Amino acid sequence: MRQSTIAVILGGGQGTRLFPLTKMRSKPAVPIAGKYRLVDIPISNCLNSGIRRIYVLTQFNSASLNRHIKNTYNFDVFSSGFVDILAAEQTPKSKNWYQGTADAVRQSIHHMANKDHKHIAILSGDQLYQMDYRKMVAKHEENDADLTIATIPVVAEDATGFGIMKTSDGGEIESFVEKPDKEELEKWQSEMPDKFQEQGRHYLASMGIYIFKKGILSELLDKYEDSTDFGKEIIPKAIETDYKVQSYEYDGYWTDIGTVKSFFKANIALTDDLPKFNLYDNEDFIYTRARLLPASKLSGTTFDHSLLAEGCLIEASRIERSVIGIRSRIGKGTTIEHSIIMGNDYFRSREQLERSEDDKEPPMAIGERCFISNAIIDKNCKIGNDVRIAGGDHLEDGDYGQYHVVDGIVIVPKRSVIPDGTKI
Ligand code: ADQ
Ligand code: ADP
Repeated sequence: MRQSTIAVILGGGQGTRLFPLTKMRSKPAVPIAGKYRLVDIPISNCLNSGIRRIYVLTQFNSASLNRHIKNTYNFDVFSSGFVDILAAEQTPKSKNWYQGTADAVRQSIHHMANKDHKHIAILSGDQLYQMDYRKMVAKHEENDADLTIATIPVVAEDATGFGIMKTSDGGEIESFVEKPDKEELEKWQSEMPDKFQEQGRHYLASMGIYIFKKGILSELLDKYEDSTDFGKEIIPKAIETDYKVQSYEYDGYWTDIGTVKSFFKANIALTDDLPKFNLYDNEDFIYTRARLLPASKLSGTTFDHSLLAEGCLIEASRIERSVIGIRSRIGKGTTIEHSIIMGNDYFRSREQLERSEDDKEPPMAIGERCFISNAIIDKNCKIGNDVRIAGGDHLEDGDYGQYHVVDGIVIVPKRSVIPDGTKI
C-alpha cells in the first residue's frame, strides 16, 4: 500500500468561503477543534491508511501552514514518505494562480510523474471525516476502474450543493451532474437501501474524493486541457467517454467544513455527548503539531459540553457548548456559550499581562465580565473587559471593521483588538 498510492490534498482556492478566517493564513492552516488545523484531517486519514506520500496544493503558502507542516510531519517514521506543500507559482507555462481543482493538479503533476505509484488519490482539504482509503483502493483495484469516486447518500436539500450521480447495479457511474438545479433534481434520485430511504437520502453524492489509476489522471488532464475543474468538467467528461468510473459507497460520518457556517457547526458538534467525529480513538489518530504545552488551569468555571485544549488559563464563570483553543486566557466573570475561541500562538509573561492605567489596549486574552455567544474569536485577539458579543440571526451579515458577521456568526479576525465595554 505504501508504494501504491500518492495523495494530493486540494488545499483551497481563493479562500473566500472561510473568510475572514483565511485573511491571514491559507485555508489548510485554519485551526479546528482547539488544537488541529484543517489539513491535519486528510493528512491523518492518509497516515492512518498507510499513505505516506502526500502533496498539499494551496493557492498561497502562508508562514503558519509551512511551519505547521514542517514541525508536524517530519518524524523519522516518515523517512519513507513526505508531506510537501505545492503553492501556485508562476512558471513559464503558467502565469496564473490555480484556476480550479483540476488546474491545480495539472500544474503540480510533474512532481509526481517520476514517483513510483499505482494510483493517485485526490482529496478535499475541507471535510471532516475518518476514512480508511485502503478499502477504497482495494475496491478500485478489484473493479479494475480507471477512476473511483467516493459517494454518500444525501437528502434533496443538500443535493444541490454536490456532484450527483446515477450508477448501474455493479456500481459503475453512468451519469453525473455537478450541483444540479432544484428544478431538475428529481430525475437524479436513485434506488437506495431502506436505511437511507427512511432518512430521505435519495441522492448519491460525490464526496470529492477520487482515486485515479496510474496514467489516467494525466491522460484526462492532457486530453481536456481547457478544463480547470474536476466536478464541473473532468469527471463528467470521463464518464461520458469510455473510462470506467466506479462509485465507492461510504456510510460513515462525513461533513463539509468549507464555509463559515459548516465549519462552525462541525466544531460545535464535537461538544455533543457522543460526537459523530471521534477524536478519542486508540488507533486512528488525528495528528497535529506536538507543542509540549502545560496542562490547562481552571478556577471557578462551570464547564459544560466544551472542549478545552492545553495551555489555557481560565477564570471564566461559565463556558458552555464551546471549543476553547490552545493557550486561551479568559478572565473572571466571563460567560462563553456556543462559540469557538481559537486561542493564542504564544504565551505572554505575567508582566505583559498586567494592565496599567495608560495601556491603550487590553492584553492578549478575553477580559473580565464579558459575554460571548455564537462567535468565532480567532487567535491572538485582545478582548477587553465588559465586552458583549452576541451573535445570531438578528445581526446583518457584513464587514464591520473590527469584526465580521457571516450567517449570523460574529467573527473576530486574528490579532483584533476589541476595546473595553464594546457591545456587538
Ligand atoms: P466543491 O467542494 O464545491 O465540490 P471545489 O470548490 O472545487 O468543489 O473544492 C474542492 C476542494 O478543492 C476543496 O477542498 C477546495 O478547497 C479545493 N480547491 C478549490 N479550488 C482550488 C484551487 N484553485 N487550488 C487548490 N485547491 C482548490 C466538490 C466536487 C463535488 C462534490 C463535492 C463534495 O466538485 O462534485 O460533491 O466536492 O464536497
Ligand atoms: P501553533 O501551531 O502553536 O498555533 P504557529 O506556528 O502558528 O503555532 O504560531 C506560533 C507563532 O507565534 C509563530 O509565528 C511564532 O514565531 C510566534 N511567536 C511565538 N512566540 C512569540 C512571541 N513571544 N512574540 C511574538 N510572536 C511569537
